[in-house]
Amino acid sequence: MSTTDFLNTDPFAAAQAAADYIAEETGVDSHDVALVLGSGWGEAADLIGETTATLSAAEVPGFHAPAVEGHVGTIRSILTKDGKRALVLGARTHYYEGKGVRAVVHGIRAAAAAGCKTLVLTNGCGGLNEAWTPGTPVLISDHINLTAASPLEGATFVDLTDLYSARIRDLAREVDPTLDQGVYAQFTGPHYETPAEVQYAKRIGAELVGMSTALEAIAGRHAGMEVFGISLVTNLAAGISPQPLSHQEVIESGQAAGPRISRLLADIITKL
Ligand code: 8IG
Repeated sequence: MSTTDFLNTDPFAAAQAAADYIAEETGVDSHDVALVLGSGWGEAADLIGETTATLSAAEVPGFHAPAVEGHVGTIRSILTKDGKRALVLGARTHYYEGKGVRAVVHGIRAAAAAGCKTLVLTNGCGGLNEAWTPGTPVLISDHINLTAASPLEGATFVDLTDLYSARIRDLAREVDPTLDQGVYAQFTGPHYETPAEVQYAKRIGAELVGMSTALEAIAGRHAGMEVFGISLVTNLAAGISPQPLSHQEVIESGQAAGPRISRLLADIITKL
């Protein structure tokens, strides 16, 4: 049976198989914190600590290689200065890839099965607040899941109150008191929003729009992890600024902000 069939049969067994593989190949029995590094956040891994093992995502059971330029397809085990074991997932599977929600959250479930008690989700996204110029990091305070999908199946009723840990957001603001926070709306993508959709998102209470994170956060909470989310606003959402959106702009503002947000994230991890 291929690992993809396995994922289709029993996603939690597939996650356990991935965790077993990760433990075997990294030589680390149990990891403490999982990080998903989205657009703009890739450099952060280097500041978190010493990389002790790098796996290609494609070799780990149930994982897929990333579909997007600017996303890295590796899974790294990192030893932090204070002795924590971080599992860095550089290979996010997006909902828009059409591989199904199980594939989207497989890395999250694998990280939980690998022992991670904390889940750090990062992304690049569009911002609705004009004060957030491209390159501004923003804490995720809550989300609105506009995908009409869930990683949970059957009568699995999970409370999402305080999904995004207030405790870790407070730690983040100790590192950088200027950090703002906002509600993140996950659209399916891969197209960006129309200006009308951005106005809709604004009216229902969102200030950040993206194509990831919410489904992963739900899976993380279901798996019992403490979830922290931080976005890098790489562009103003459609219609907020007069300029059209470009993937090039997204990559460039991510690169420009890279060193600052990497330091920020590394300092937050130290405080966990
Ligand atoms: I980077 O403006 C990035 N990802 N949905 N909208 C959505 N996703 C994004 C955006 C954006 N920018």
